Amino acid sequence: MKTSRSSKLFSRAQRILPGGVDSPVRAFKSVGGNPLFIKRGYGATLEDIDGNKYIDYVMSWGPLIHGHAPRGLIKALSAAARFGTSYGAPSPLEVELGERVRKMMPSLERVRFVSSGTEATMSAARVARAATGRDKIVKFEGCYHGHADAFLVKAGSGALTLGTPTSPGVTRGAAGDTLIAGYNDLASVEALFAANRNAIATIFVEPIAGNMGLVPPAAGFLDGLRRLCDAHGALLIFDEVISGFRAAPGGAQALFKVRPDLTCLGKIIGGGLPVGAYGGRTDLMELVSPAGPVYQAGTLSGNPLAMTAGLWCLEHLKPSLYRTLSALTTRLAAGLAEAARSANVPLQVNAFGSLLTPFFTTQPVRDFASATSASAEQYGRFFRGMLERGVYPPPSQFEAWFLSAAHTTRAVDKTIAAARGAFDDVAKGTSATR
Ligand code: KE4
Repeated sequence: MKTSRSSKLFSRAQRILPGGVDSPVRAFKSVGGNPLFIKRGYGATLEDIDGNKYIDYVMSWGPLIHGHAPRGLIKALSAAARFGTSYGAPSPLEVELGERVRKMMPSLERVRFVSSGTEATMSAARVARAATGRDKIVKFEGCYHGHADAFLVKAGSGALTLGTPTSPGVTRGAAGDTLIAGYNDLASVEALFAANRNAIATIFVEPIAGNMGLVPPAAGFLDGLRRLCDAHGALLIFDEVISGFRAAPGGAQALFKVRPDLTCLGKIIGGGLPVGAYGGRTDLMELVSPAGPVYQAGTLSGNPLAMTAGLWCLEHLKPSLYRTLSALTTRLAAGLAEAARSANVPLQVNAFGSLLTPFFTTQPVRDFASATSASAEQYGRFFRGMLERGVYPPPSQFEAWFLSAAHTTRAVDKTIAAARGAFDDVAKGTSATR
């Protein structure tokens, strides 16, 4: 596979962008080799600047549930751009998108748009602290809520991938109020409440964890968090940046019937344009400036192009899409498991809705410890073997694979066929040289 143009551009990129990328996980550091520079995306396909084509399972890390560049979305954006790209003033679009979000996720009685998931989670944490008058927040080891200081403590995603779960530059003051519990371990949460009486403002949780690889919630886990928050006067915040509109039209909160006090959204809500949002109970959100004293602002918040993309994206989430995506994901998960068995490679495949992660480990993956028992080195070999065979999985063992409406049975079966070869590479302890 020729990748000389990408390699050349990567050398040049490293002379202007730290690590040659604008987000760490893209640099292929944990899987080996140099990142591919992308020329275009269409449907479920990525094409790199050397002309190689891949079936894409990153899908921009989640926003592209309708696939790359759906015709209708491009049409809507082209029309919207003629009216301007940003006003710095309110527009009907943000009201319409806010009302649509509330219709799909009724717990968001009020919503504020921002430009990233990080902005959404950092703002929601501020609201929770202001509302409760308490300082401490609980997060779960291996969960990732963006890169605000308070969350870069035992964080997942790129921080875990690159071995910096707790980042330098985060001061004791910033991280000192962040308490860490175990995902799917209610006892660890109870212990934190017992040790920090009346001091915990909120529990932050990915209701379906996607940033240590995919780890679904154990039965009763989310209900248990709701119960503990109610018993101790803390707020429950669902970080649905990944699961929002993906797990179901109403997100994980609709699926598991647990109502959070605040919800953070991103990815799908912007359809591939920069949008984040946080929202929830009216009494909490009315604390947000200018309605209340909790300050939060953003130059491009509610941007008309981003709102247009979000509206198009949510309007096209038909119930039948979720059944199709779930069936395709189940097919892929079963195919990967079978291919690994045939190659005698230990593999655990976690799948949920249109998300999955193949973990290179012998033990079932139910939490951070079991997730990190997986071999990043074997995943790297598998990853390189898949690239060689025209499939682009996430460049990290500790991320989720994303399927979309553009993925077909044919694409999934091609992926499984490629995996047979890639698992052989792993079994031989080698991978096709790039
Ligand atoms: P952004 O600031 O990257 O828009 O969102 C942060 C965030 C918050 N909450 C959850 C549950 C998230 O998964 C994310 C971001 N997800 C990662 C991928 N796992 C983004 C990819 C990247 O960092 O390049």
